[in-house]
Amino acid sequence: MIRKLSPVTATSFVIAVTAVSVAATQTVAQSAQSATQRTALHDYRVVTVAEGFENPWSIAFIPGGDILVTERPGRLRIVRNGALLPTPVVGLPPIRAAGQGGLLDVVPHPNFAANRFLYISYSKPSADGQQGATAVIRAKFENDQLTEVTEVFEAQVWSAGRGHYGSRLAFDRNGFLFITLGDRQVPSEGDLTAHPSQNLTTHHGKVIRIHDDGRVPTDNPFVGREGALPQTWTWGHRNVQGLAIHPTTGDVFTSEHGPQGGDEINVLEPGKNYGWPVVGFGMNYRSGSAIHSGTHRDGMEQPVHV
Ligand SMILES: [Ca+2]
Repeated sequence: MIRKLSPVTATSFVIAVTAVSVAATQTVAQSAQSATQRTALHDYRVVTVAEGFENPWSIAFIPGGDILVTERPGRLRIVRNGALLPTPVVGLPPIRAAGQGGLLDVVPHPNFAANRFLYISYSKPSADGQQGATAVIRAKFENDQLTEVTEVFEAQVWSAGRGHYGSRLAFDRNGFLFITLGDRQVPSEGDLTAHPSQNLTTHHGKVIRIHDDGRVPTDNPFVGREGALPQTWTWGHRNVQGLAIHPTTGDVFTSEHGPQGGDEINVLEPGKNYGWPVVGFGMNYRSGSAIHSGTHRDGMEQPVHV
């Protein structure tokens, strides 16, 4: 099952770990632990590592042992030596924290130990505060502060809506930064193929690939195509909020929040169209009414798992 994002308040986060890694992590030895849980594939225990959070959204483990946690209302927190520091990190830009939006993902640069760069995604407010868009900054994290804040990406998806920001970040093995985006809940009007997720001139429902400084890689699939935004790697997504690079193969795995019954796992290939909202397996919440024209169409990819 893919967990839905919802604006629930959580006061702690827990990390499911195997019995082996619990034994190797001395700082949690004194923490509350559940009994070992047994599943078909793995045994695990649930260990409370730190508590006192509001809407914890993302975790980054950085060299030196600190754990960074974003809180969606707009704070970046530090867990050090097993305790949540009381003071949030200073230096974040203004954040549009409403609905599903706010401070979202945080990942360290692959060479963080040398350059101290963090990459942070968030809901950026428009100048008048009436709209928001997903944006990504790079900032130096030193002395528990952010400095040298530089925007490396701003999605061309400005909307007053408060949902479907995407925002997951990951670096691949070649140092490219992937950014997931959502469709901002823009409805389909008329022909499903006219939906913005099916339109290469916007960033609605796209997965992005850029250099670590925001430049567009020359081998991105839509570089040079008339009207297409060149940061786009894949298109036809609804709200991609899970992202992982396979450590051995380099494959780009995503999880995508579908409508009711339509959550997907995809393995992305450059330039491909993943179908939203033209094809899929979900239906409208509550009413159960149809969304898609069907489940398959030539030129659109099937998920590897629904
Ligand atoms: Ca799909």
